[in-house]
Amino acid sequence: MEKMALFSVLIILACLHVHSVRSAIASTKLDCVNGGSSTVGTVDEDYEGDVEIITNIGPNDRPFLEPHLTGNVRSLLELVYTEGDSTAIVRTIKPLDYEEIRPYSDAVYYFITCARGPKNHRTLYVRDVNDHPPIFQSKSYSATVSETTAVGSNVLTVVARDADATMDNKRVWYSILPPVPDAFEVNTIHGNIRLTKPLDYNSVQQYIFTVEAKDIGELKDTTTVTITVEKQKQNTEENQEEDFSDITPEDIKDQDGDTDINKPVNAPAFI
Ligand SMILES: [Ca+2]
Ligand SMILES: [Ca+2]
Repeated sequence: MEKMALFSVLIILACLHVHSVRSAIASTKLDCVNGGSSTVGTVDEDYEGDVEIITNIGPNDRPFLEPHLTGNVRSLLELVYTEGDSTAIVRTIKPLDYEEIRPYSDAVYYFITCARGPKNHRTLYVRDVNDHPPIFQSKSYSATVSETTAVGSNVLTVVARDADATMDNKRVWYSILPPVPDAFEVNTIHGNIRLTKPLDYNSVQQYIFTVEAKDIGELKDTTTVTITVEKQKQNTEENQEEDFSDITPEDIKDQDGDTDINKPVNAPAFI
């Protein structure tokens, strides 16, 4: 008895499945007297299978498929028809790619044309699916910045492109993955890397961190950012030689902890 119940459930599920598949297929009538126009329906990108079943085909109608607006329709759809049959099927040649269709429209337009002339116009709408991740234009970015760079400055910009056609699916958000550096932040929308606190060459000479680009569907990519801190440059020694002529070496000793011989010198000693 239990086996019978299970069998019944399977039959019902199979029927529901057939129904759901067939619900995506339109049934249309061919009019080889007046032509006509109809909307087949809407399918998600990547749809693959039958698009419409055409009935009412007369023995001399001999319909064929023609493009209209969607120039590449013959690479997307095909008409399956045997001469003498009263029905035909339009089906996909490959999964429908919204990004391939979008340069023309958000729909596939075509004609089922009768041998004696009248055209039957069809419109098949396709919805964009988020099937492309953001991709950084470079797997790594680098910049060298002076330790005197003003807080708030943009030091570089990372860019990730998302090949989806609609704004919802192509919009990208940027973030810095942990461990997040204490001196930089990324603009969520534009990808600008901005300095958030003064740099100090003596403390950190290089920052390396990872920036992630993510779309609405959590598809993502990462890139490595390297920012090298450049020591502040001193004025030319020639200019200082004359100014410092009457100052003993002890007077120009290091005042700020810099370790390099070219470290900046506090001016008040010779003014
Ligand atoms: Ca996307
Ligand atoms: Ca897409």
